[in-house]
Amino acid sequence: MENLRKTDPEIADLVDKEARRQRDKIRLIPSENYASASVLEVSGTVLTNKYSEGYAGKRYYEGQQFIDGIETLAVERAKALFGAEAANVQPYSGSPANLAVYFAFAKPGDTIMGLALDHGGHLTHGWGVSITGSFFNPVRYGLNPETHLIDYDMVRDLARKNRPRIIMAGATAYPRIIDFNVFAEVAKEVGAILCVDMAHIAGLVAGGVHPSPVPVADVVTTTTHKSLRGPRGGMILMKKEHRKAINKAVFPGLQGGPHNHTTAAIAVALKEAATDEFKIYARNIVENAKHLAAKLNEKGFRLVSGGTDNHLILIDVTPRGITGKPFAQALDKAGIVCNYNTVPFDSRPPADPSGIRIGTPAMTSRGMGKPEMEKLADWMNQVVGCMNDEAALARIAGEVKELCAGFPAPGISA
Ligand code: DSN
Repeated sequence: MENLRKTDPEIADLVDKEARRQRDKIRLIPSENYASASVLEVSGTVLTNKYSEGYAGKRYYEGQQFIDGIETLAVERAKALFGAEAANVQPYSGSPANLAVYFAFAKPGDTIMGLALDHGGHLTHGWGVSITGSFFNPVRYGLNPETHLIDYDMVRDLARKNRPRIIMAGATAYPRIIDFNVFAEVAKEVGAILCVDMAHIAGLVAGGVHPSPVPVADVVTTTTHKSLRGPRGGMILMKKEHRKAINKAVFPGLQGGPHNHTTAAIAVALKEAATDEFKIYARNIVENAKHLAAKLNEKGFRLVSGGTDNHLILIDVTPRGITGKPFAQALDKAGIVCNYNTVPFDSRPPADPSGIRIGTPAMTSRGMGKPEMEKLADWMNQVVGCMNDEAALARIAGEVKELCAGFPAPGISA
């Protein structure tokens, strides 16, 4: 950043500080990761200077000699990696990708169905404060109160009763494997489009450690920056029959020019995700999460659904006599970054809920494994006992930093 340091030292300084923060802390937010140096490099290239509304071979601006090649590579790599019939790599992120699906298949007022936000869904799956909950008629399914697993009977019953135009499957705070086959059967029975939002688990699907929704869903949306470890962006995979409708919904329906620097970075990330090394990373994410869950269980933390099958763990911390927000804040002071989160059937408000949400993608990207998960569980347990003791939290932060120093963060020079 030698130029930036001269022209805008204030911003350069904040970027440097953020890099150090990412380097020195254990990052547990399950939707975050470390993009590789190559992904970061291409994100900062002259591709940001170019407009290219339209699709490869059919643009509304001249000068696409190289942009077309980049977007075509990204599309072909997405199709090959996930076994998809067609792909659109232009959505700016996951929310616009989901909006494009609604725009392609539904009219305002139509019924859509999705997992309730407070049971682990996403805002754009029909939650009230989202445009998707106000322009459409949202029907929400939820979890079984005993098992905290998706209530597939409820999904079927609600679909039969409400005949949704679109069924959304996928989650942002669900620690278990999702049975996409059940969703596909239900969608077929009621004549709905099945859209799976696999943003959180895209890297696990690519690495073969979570069943893929691609063979059974009409469309699959994803972000590209979570477990998939690419740049901040979005993508839609689909059956060929939906390509025209989805492409039209993305552009000109919803967006203008694609972000070509991001498209190129998505292509780079997809190439990385097709390697054996990535498969090992995906496997390790799940192994780390399971090991961490077991250790947290041993320490007396109450895990939603009792554990995890994927990258994510949701913890109800109230049995420890604390609540989610102050615990997340204390953890941050101790160098451990997570987010506070509601737990299913939470009696507390989202701004100060009962739980925290953690995940292992970022730690795994640094090469951390079982011994580090054990240390982490121990530190988290210690923080419960010293939430208001600044000195104790600072001591733990120092130990965390020391551990992190042994595991270089991808994309961040020492
Ligand atoms: N904000 C993302 C997450 O943290 O899960 C979902 O889009």
